[in-house]
Amino acid sequence: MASTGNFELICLENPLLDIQAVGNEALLEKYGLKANDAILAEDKHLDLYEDLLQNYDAKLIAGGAAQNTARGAQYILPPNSAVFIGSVGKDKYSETLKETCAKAGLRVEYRYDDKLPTGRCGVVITGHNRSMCTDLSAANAYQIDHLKSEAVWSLVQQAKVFYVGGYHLTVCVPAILALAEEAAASNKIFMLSLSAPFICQFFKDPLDQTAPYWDYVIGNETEALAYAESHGLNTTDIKEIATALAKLPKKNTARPRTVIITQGTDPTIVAVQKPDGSVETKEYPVHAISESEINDTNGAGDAFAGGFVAGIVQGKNLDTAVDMGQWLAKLSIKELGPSYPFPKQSY
Ligand code: 26A
Repeated sequence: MASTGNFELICLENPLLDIQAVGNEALLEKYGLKANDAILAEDKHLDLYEDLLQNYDAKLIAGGAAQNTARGAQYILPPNSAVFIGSVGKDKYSETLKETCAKAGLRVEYRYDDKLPTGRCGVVITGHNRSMCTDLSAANAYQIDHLKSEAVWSLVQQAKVFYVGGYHLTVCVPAILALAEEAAASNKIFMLSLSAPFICQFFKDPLDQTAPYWDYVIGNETEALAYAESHGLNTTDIKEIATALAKLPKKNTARPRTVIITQGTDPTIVAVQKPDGSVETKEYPVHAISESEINDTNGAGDAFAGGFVAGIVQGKNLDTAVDMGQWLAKLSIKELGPSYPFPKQSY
């Protein structure tokens, strides 16, 4: 029998159902959306979801960035390796999410909200761009009491790696800090994704509160640039930004910090803190993919993080973990939305 995991990996963020369709300029304009963006829905966006379903042949796909990452990591890891935590409603959407995760072998520990519906993310695809507009609903009601409940906290204590989606900084900072503190106190690994430019711009203070705990921080080039701007770094050079992030003060000095910045089809930049305080940067080319193989790039970053974190859970070296991220991102780009191919491929 194949060996099984021991739920080494805990991921925390917003479980969402993606309502994804190919759209057009007129649709983006109607709701005031940018072609490539991720935002929180305001009142003016709330008709988008029905519009996508009624008029654009939208598909319902399991989403939520860190939930995609958790499914991706579990895709690679032995059974029973990953747990995903977040808040949903008591409705058919959360049933769908649960089923999709179960099929992927991902254990979920959802908090069920009595009143609010499961969160939705409208995804409008135009060419290789995707505009995401999220109505968090129940996902926004996550509470630290759930994390600290005996059943969930015992999983936290047993785990070795924590991966928190930065989008959760809009939801429950105390829960993020509880995982961060647990990691620092027990020399476990704490990873955070920057998630979206708006997190770096408008959630700067909570983001900065988590910074001392980052053993790994993952983002893309637009998030790195937003970080640099909101933190007055006075540079648009990705290596310089990654270096600055690597040098930020760190709580657990037993682990060096590693910063990973993906750049679409351009090489991934990695910056690693050295014991003498200097920072080494490296570049890793992505796995080539032909135009005809691209289905859509929604979720590619989540898939990269899933492959990478699987490598870290398995104790692989940095070069291999980055390569595992590039590999899983390529597989996901060939699928519709943030999904992974079945039958399973192995790295
Ligand atoms: C708080 N926000 C805005 C969000 C998200 C989000 N996941 C969590 N919180 N906005 C978009 N997503 C997810 O990003 C994935 C693609 O990277 C979408 O659900 C989509 O699956």
